[in-house]
Amino acid sequence: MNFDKICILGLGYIGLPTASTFASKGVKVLGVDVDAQVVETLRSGKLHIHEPGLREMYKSALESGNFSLSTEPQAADAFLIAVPTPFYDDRTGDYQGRSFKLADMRAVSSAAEAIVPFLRKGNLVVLESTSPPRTTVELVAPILARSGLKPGRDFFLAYSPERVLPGRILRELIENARVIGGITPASAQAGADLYAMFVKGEIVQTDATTAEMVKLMENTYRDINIAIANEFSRLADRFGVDIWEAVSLANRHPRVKILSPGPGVGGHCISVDPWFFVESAPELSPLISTARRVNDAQPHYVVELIKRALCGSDFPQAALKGKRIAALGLAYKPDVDDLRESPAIDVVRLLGQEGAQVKAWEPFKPDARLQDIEMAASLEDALQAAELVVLLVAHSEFLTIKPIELASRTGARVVMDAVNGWKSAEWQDAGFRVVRLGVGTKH
Ligand code: SAJ
Repeated sequence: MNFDKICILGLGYIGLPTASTFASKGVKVLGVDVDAQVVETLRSGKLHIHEPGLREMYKSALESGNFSLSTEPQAADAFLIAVPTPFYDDRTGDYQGRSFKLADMRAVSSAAEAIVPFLRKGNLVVLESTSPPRTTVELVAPILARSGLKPGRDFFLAYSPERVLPGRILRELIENARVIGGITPASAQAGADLYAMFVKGEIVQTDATTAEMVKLMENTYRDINIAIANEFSRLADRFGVDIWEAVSLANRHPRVKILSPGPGVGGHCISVDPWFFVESAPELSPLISTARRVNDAQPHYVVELIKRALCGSDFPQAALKGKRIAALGLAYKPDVDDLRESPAIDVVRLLGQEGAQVKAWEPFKPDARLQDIEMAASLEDALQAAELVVLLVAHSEFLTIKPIELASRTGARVVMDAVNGWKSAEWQDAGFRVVRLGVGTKH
């Protein structure tokens, strides 16, 4: 199948790199976003997101004349839906007294509805957004059928999960293996033809529901493995063991690969996707929901450690009241500007709720406006009056901070390292007391 024009709905972390990549291959691309501000920003040649290499790639796509922008779709050979599928903030499900989060699929429904007037015989529609199992057949296909065309007979319909790692999106988009699940084999083939335009990794065809489940399994697998690492960190703390040393020793076993503990699991993928299984079949997913709860509880554990760092093991009820804390990093993981579902933000908010005066410094988003969070104007500003410095994200620029230099810029003499980013000995030599996540007090 040939594709001269592609319409991509959703110009976020996945849609924009994908659209730019197609345009760079000489295809006419119409990028669509419902947010007029995003379209305006992009039209002026600027980006609303940060991803290494994207600025240059987007600029050349725009200059080539292949990339145009709109808030509404137009007729095309293929339509690609890459809109967010977050969960509801204000609605939850319940199974045997335990609540679980519910996927908000409104953006997918609206995108499919927006395509209906432009859908023609022989078109291909691909859903990329991470979705609960059976979304393609049970939500998207019926909406598209309102066009009068029959999915799978008159047009092709497929689900293809994106699997790229934020921070390495442009490379992984091309190099990773791609799963394409069609509602019919011919739909899978049409999807494979589309992605073959730039994907160098293997392209594997399957059915739509399998492809949806594969995506959720990948991220759930990772979430559960991080949950056990986080639980190990608490056990290590109890038993006076250094978790980082213990993990590296356990990982010398040829069939063991324990991930890293940290302040919790964030981002719009791993902390969200496992709930899609729980929502779809809570009675079949007790392990998955427990792992989610373990990871969601990790910011509370970090706060406990901060109290201990400031006041010792028998900390009083109001241990944090009036304490001045510098929080380094708010992003959900190192070297990205993405703050979605970030556990670092949870830690800062929890500290604030307990009366601490926290100043947060996020070098990738210094002007972020977040409810109940005071942003520092610079690292200097965050440190100035602090009593304790907490490292919440292992951004490269934080890891190269020299303790001896920092000592002269802050009155703080206690540091709490939640990500194993700093070498304790160097900090101790510079006069700091160091508390690390997962390192027992007996150690
Ligand atoms: N994290 C840990 N310990 C670890 C690894 C990660 O605490 O050992 C934390 C991170 O700090 C972060 C969260 O987990 O808060 C998730 O980060 P990540 O780097 O594991 O993954 P994401 O969310 O950036 O991207 C994931 C990837 N999925 C897998 O690796 C299975 C990516 O390939 C997917 O495309 C992406 O989700 C997605 O969009 O679904």
